[in-house]
Amino acid sequence: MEIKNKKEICRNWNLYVITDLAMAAPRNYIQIIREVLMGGANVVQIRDKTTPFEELIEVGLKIKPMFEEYGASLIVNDNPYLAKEIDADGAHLGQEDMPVDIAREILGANKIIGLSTHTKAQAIHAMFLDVDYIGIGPIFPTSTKKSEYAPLGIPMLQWMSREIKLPFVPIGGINGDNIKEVCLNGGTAPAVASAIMKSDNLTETTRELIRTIKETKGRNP
Ligand code: TZP
Ligand code: MG
Repeated sequence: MEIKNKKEICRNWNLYVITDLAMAAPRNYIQIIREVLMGGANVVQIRDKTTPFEELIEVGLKIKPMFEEYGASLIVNDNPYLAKEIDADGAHLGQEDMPVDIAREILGANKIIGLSTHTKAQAIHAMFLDVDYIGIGPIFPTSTKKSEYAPLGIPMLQWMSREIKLPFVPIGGINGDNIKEVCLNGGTAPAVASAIMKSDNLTETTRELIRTIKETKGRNP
């Protein structure tokens, strides 16, 4: 199906859930995805740096129908070839991954491409690339991903809101204690890995975070 307005889809995201199989153990992908979609998340990124490609294709083909059922976006981290193979909605690239233009050639014009950014210069540069949204982080300290960048803090979100004309996803150390502050200061949809993946009840934690996001955004001017 052709995606008509990709940036509109990105702007409609509520909570950007990032998977981590180890944190969510013993749950498997089917269980993780079902639980967060039931909690109301409308975008999930499969982030998996250890499972072999062929196995990830099998996983992807199994979970794809759930995304269709819930009308949610499926984004694949790092690997546009995998995204293409499973007909995901898009791929997410880091600064060290393949160039955006190559990913665009692999995926075609109708798929979503996201790019991680960590500095003001990278975020500005992204506006000149063929990307549909960007990640910005780490906003807070996180142990999910080692980063050479110090936490950017809330002021970066305020700056992004003023200067960056792309949908953006704040990431890094976001949890139930700080998600309200994040939403009040900018971003399309906060991205969360550990706060959900380490929860005993993925559905309920997802639901609670989305409730806070909606309440907070509802109060924005
Ligand atoms: N990049 C910076 S932090 C992060 C990525 C992919 C993961 C976010 O994880 P958490 O557990 O929500 O801090
Ligand atoms: Mg990457």
